[in-house]
Amino acid sequence: MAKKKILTVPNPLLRKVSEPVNSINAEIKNLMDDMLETMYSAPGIGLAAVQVGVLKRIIVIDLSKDGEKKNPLFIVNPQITYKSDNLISYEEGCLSIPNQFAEVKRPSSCKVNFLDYHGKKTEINADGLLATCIQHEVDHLNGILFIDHLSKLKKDLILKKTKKQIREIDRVIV
Ligand code: GNR
Ligand code: NI
Repeated sequence: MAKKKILTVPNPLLRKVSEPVNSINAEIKNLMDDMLETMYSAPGIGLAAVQVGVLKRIIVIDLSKDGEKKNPLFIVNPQITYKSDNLISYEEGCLSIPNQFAEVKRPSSCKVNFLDYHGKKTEINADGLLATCIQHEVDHLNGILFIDHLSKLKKDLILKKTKKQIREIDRVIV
């Protein structure tokens, strides 16, 4: 297993649409293992392949808390087949937009079909944080970031703060 570098805005890859996976072979399983390791070490509760620079429709999620048994969820080629009319607001963050958080309203529950780590067809009904996380990650597969759900004012402020932060990191290194 290997930890990978996480791309951050404004990397143009984050705006591309990812391609479906044809077959879950050893190479794809290796990528999923690397994604899980990268997500745990970040740490984050979800990660899409595009965030490590691979334009494939693969997501890993683990909502288990510190000290609990790990509970990784591997989601390949997800299709959201239902979203509730009812919305819920969560404070979201994104590993590709470091240290920035904002409340985002999304459908409070959804149904998703996908292939699991072994290529088995799976369906889950998600609500709460899992529903939010699945929608956040499926957005990544379509080149969409959580800031796209905010007003232009809030979005521009977050992008400005992220750029300033990156400039400051560069200064310390140089
Ligand atoms: O670690 C993460 N936390 C989070 C919190 C609220 C809503 C979504 C997320 S996903 C994020 C990791 C990430 O950037 N995944 O793409
Ligand atoms: Ni994200």
